[in-house]
Amino acid sequence: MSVAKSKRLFAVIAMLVVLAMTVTACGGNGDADGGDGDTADLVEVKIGVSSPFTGDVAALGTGIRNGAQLAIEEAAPELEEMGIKLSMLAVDDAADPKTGVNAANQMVSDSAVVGIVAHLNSGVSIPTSAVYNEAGVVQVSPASTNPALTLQGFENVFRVCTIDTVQGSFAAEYAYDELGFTSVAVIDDSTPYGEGLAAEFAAAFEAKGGTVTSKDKVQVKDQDFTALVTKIRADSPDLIYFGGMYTEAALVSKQSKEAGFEGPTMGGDGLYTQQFVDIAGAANAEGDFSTSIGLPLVEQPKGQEFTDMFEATFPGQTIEAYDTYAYDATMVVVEAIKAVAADLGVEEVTSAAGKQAIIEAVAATNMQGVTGIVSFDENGDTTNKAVTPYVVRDGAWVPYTN
Ligand code: ABU
Repeated sequence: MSVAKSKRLFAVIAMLVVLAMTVTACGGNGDADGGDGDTADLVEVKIGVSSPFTGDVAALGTGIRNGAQLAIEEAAPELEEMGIKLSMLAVDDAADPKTGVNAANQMVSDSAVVGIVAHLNSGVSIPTSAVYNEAGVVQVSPASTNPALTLQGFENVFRVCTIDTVQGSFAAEYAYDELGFTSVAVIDDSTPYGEGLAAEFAAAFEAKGGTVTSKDKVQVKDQDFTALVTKIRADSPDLIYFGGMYTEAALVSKQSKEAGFEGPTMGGDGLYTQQFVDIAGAANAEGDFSTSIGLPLVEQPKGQEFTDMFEATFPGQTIEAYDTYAYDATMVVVEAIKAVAADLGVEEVTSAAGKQAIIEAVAATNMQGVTGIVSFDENGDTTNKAVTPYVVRDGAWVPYTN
């Protein structure tokens, strides 16, 4: 081959190589935009999830994380098709207001976080809501039931669980009218949730004509209630009503029976977990009552679908009281992200304008959730006001029927 011919051949090969590289590069960009697995060009979007993953109420808190995780895993492929890489930023609040505020600041300092599903405890949700409000990020609580949370004038604060004025008055009327109790000793755990629920219960019970024989305060993490339940026993009320969470309530149940008190312990949604029975001991807890938000899981419109999904993802774990509410709360945020991405473009979802648009989209929610229709009133409270009474039978909570 002459020198001239080999130079021409080299030039042709070089052109073909450049052409091939150009085609490959174009193909690569197209695939990423089409969302077929190359995530390099996707917009990173996160949903912050915070509740107690450690400590005395971790059973309920980890359930919230589980529910949120299921929603995010289900929604992620569709969002990827839209050009969004969706993930969860989960931070433990330890059921503690200060830890919760730190968790809130950590989440909102990540500009990819466009919505928050949090917290379990009203005493954490209330102070952290100011952080989310300042950052212009939507908060949807799956479980915080104290009315004050949504009465602060914050347009970014919502919840999918009904409030304690609804639950407390329902419980008092149920205890008096259906269960036939006419006297009650009321205890609360000095938290916004426990105090508010117990006060609502006591007022509604007295309004029915019932007698409140005593009102006492305890503290979260107290363990010895012997003196208190001995004093209560001397008053012979029909019932002890405990405003607070399951660990302290279970110890009250246990120690009251050990002190010879024959009436049951009753409380709100903070008691509705198998942990209550396990800590009290099945024999002590037998016949105790609680109320919880919403319908029993088997009666929730998509309860079976959720159960199948949960068991496939978390084999051996128990579905707790707020798991379906956390799932729905997360889906509320997901739907808002989708709406804003469609309206403003995916690049705008994490901007301040995008986060504001997400707040507005959440306010306009009207969605069929696992728990029922999800929509919000002018305060950001759910319009679903269902509450269910439960009793411990044979060592497990079951819906109460006469
Ligand atoms: N609603 C029970 C969870 C505890 C709380 O609201 O503080």
